[in-house]
Amino acid sequence: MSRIVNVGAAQLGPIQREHTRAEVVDRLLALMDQAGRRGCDVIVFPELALTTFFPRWFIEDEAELDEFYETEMPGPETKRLFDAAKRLGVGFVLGYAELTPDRHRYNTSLWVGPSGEVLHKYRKVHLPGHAEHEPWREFQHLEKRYFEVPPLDEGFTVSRAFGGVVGSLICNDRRWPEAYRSLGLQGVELIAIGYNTPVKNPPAPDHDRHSWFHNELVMSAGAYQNGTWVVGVAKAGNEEGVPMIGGTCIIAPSGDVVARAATEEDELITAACDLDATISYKTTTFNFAVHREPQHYHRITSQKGATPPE
Ligand code: CDT
Repeated sequence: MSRIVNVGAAQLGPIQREHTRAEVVDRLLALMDQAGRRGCDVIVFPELALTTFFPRWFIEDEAELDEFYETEMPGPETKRLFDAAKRLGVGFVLGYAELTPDRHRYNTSLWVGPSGEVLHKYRKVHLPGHAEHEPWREFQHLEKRYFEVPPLDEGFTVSRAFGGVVGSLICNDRRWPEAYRSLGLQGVELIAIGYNTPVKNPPAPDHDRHSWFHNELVMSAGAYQNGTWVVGVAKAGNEEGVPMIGGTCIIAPSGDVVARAATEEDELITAACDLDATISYKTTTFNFAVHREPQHYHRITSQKGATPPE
């Protein structure tokens, strides 16, 4: 048996602050056209794919900050992506900054089907970095200031789409096994993960040389331990003087990377993802119903920080 979903992972090179939404959407459309020519069913774009990664700046002027957010989806520029989905028969997963009518701010990922219909929406749970200006840093990482953790009734959800069970994680989420497992417990078969990861982590410079290794490590582990495909998509290259890792890749339920980007530019990689390749993992080693022991996992939800013994 096979259930093939042809997936495109559309890495983006840097987006500078001066680039307009229209220019960025043109780039996304060029990648969608390529995806159509290469027979993709769905194309995955990175986190915050419509703008530069603005949490690197401390922005005090609310009107200036609002410029980076979408107040409607589709909006005047992004409507072209929905139209392209219909024209090409290619769905897409888009990361963007969302500003709701009551002025809540989220880091959001949207799945859109080949008829231009919204299939699934996820708002980032694990917001990294800090909430206050930290001038000692070479660059800021103010996601805790510019985004909210979603309401409790949202969180990690999945939807039926493309003949399977799909879900999203966003960037820092990919470092947390609880995030994958929450989707795994809902039978997820394909997880889209967009990311913006600076090469340098100012609080821990000794981690910097591991940036690429850690990226693949966490996504391969998440794929294998939950018997799911994972599509990891970077915004890469030198954005406003801050180098960002690339490393866009498509990972099978075995944990093997089956396609990997070669550049730090706009680049489409593809793979025929057989959703039935998840079955042998979900029914043997990671047959949760048989092998999990949740009565021993209470600390996972009852406790936040580590408490070593005296
Ligand atoms: N965008 C995002 O979540 N980036 C983080 C940077 C971590 S350091 C604050 C990441 O986990 O890749």
